[in-house]
Amino acid sequence: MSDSVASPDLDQIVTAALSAVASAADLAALDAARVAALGKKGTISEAMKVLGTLAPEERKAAGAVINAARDQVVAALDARKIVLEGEALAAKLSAETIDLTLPAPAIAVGRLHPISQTIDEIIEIFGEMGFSLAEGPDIEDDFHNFTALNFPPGHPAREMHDTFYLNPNEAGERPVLRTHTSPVQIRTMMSAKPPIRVIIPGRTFRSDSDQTHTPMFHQVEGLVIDEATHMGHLKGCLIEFVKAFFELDQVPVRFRPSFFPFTEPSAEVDIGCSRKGGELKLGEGDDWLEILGCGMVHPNVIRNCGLDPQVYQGFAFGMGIERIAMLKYGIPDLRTFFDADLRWLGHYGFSAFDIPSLVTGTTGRVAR
Ligand code: 2U9
Repeated sequence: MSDSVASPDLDQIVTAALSAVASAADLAALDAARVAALGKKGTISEAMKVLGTLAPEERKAAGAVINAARDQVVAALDARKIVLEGEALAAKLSAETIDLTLPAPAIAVGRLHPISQTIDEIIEIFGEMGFSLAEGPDIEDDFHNFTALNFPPGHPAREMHDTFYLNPNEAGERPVLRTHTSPVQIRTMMSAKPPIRVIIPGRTFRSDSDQTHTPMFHQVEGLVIDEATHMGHLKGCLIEFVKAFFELDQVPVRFRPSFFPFTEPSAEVDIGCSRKGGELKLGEGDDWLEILGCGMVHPNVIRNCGLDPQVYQGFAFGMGIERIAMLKYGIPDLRTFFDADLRWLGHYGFSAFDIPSLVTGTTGRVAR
């Protein structure tokens, strides 16, 4: 081997390079050590250049020695890089740490609107009975909102003064702000095969505004369709709902004959109450209070959805959410629901921890 790449020299070069690598405190220092050893003018690269000056018979052995030295430095650089990258990542992560154990503010300022809470309670009760949740668009067409539901062409509900219509589309049809959540049941029946068990809470719109009506209000409707469901199932289901919702062990319930285009027979449901001394008490007394409507789905509606009414039947019901929330929570004025008054919400609103449960009570109110 030639003196110009003699081992002592190379040993020194390698030792110096390894020491620079070992003492590099960060990735920038490590890169500087790499350039000093392996860069164009680095100590190892300069040693390699000597190979060109050697006689061919010496070149092979000297080349092997220098390559081994180079490999040693490269391996040290790679190993140190992994360590420094790990340290850099750990430092970054610890700088970004969020202390999730910080206490929540002593006063929970946010409140759930009573409508949201009431919807959650209804979903909890019917969910336990095996109903699933369905949703649909606020803007509907005439077919889903009226025609499929067996509303005849001249029905008063179709009038401009009862219903909000939008400007006609390219086809000349006027979209409508849905006047009930029933179009969602139509969509469900047209897309899913029975058995069907759904509840649909949502916004509805009617051109009506006075002390007991607002142009937008909320409804929840339910639908059961299969081959064997009858009026007895409807009664049992709704009586159980009323008991769970109003948290009453016993409650007098009355099914009063009524009429809707989409159900036959139809009924309105009243619960027993007392109004003695001007105070409304639910579940006892000799007075009645209407809370919802229901009926067996009209065969025409089943047929309009592409199902055979000789095979399929079932029941449906509907109720106004504001109305039952007012009764349950003693809220006296409908219009306050939509005032966005934070003092009202502070009083009638719910904590996010008031999670409705059939075990702990549908109200879900916890100690505050
Ligand atoms: C389909 C078939 C039948 C839904 C029903 C009622 C009775 C009802 C009112 C209560 C107060 C609306 O909010 S309110 O003004 N609703 O009395 N709703 S049966 O019947 C349906 C729905 C969809 C396909």
